[in-house]
Amino acid sequence: MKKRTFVLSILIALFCILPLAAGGSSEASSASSVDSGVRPTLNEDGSFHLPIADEKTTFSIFLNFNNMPFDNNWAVWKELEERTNIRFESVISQTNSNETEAYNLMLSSGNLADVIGYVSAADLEKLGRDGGLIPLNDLIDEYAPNIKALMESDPAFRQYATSTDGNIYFIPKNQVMNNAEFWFIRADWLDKLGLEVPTTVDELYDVLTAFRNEDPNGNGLKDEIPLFDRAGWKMPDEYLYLWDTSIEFYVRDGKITYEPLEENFKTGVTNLIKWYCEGLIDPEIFTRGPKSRDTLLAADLGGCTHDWISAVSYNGTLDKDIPGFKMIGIAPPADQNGVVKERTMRYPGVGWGISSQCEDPVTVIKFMDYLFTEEGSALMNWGIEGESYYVDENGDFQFYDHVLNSEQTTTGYLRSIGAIYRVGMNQTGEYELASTNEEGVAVIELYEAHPEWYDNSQPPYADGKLDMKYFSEDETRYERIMGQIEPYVQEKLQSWILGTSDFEADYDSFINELHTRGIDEAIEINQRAYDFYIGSGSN
Ligand SMILES: [Ca+2]
Repeated sequence: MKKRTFVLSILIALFCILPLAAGGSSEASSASSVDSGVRPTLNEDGSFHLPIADEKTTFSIFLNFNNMPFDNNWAVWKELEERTNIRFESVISQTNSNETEAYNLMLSSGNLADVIGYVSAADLEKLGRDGGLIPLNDLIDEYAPNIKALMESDPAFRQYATSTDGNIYFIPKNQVMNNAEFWFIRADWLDKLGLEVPTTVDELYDVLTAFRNEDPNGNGLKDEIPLFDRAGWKMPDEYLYLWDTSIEFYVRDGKITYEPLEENFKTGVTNLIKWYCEGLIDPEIFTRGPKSRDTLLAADLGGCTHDWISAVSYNGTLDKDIPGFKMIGIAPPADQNGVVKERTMRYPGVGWGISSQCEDPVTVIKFMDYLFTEEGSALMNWGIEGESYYVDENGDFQFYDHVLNSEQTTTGYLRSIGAIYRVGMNQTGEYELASTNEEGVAVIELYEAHPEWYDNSQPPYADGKLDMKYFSEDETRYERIMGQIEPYVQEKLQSWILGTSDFEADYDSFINELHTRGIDEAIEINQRAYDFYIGSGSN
């Protein structure tokens, strides 16, 4: 351990000195900092050199994604071993599903796996700063041409990979598609009431009011629940987006704002209160829970929601009991200023890094690079040709029926053979298009055809919550401040919507309280983190 730490500090020293010495122009000089005499990743004709190792080479690995510890018996990883001569051996037993416990156990033992992936980017970067993961910047430069090209062409990928000390400690899982959630509405209800698809927030109000008052389910009762959400705990934000506001931080013209302090928040909350009072929003929105969508659609009560693509999957099943049942995706309704925006987006996610105890990081980074080639990417997204997918007469990939109709869903099937795992790769999202229905394809294509609906200058959000990397001196302070602010804002908002306190009367003291609790400092901290984030996207 001591020896490695020593070697590492020499490497770090080299990394620090070289860019200055090289004057930013000579690439050749930085090559010597990693290793010499190693053959390049690509053949002279530009193809990937396979196998990566001449003899079977094994590396230990720590990975556990969605309670699935890494398993080298998965078909995709057997195929990778066949092609590359590289094999990974899990240090987590197949029966262990507690990722956090296994991770902490590994750290405290002092025996790090050669390759490490984990659920939290912050924890991986901390491990990197503590010397447990090596900086990959120079290895990428020298031995990972596919990852390097993606870092250069995709600022979000580079930003997510870069720690606040400037080092890259892990290769992220990249997301090729923008879309995350969509707006969905009952097309059969619109037809029955002779209504058009709403295109603005005011038109949405009119449609929801008609759903409420005109008995689209035809049972003679005023029982419809026009707007619902199965993730009620994040409902305020999802619906506040309709008025271009939220209870989060948001970037406008490069400046971090905290939206409850802004004018749109007043407009949004005032309208939400009105919608709730008029019965347009599920009266049990905060408590109904994750089964809301199943329950309300199956009972023919729910009209409109904001959710993932699976919201269209009821079309093929519920129409047997509810004649004509059809959910369709629609464009996000334009806000009060006429602007169409979709705030939910996909961001790169955590991937995997190389530990300081790995004896051959060059071979590992080459393997990591291979997953970003066309062939590697096909394997990671589609599985095995001839087993899970085939190439049709137009040259398009198609899943076999046993994959599309798999009881564990298409995604579940792919994961069971080791595809779409938590590793550095390009998640293309094509499997979602290939496995959804006609209405699903239509809405994915609609949203992907409008990149202008997505604001790519926003930092990453996970489930609507800001997911930025902080300088270590800021991190604790930030958590302390927001620990005082977040529950307060959520509680106030809920009380205004439910009518247990009065928004107008509370407003001034609410704003004062935010300042007292330190919101201005939290904004400054976020601004520093955001400025670093934006800066790390440029080369
Ligand atoms: Ca009814």
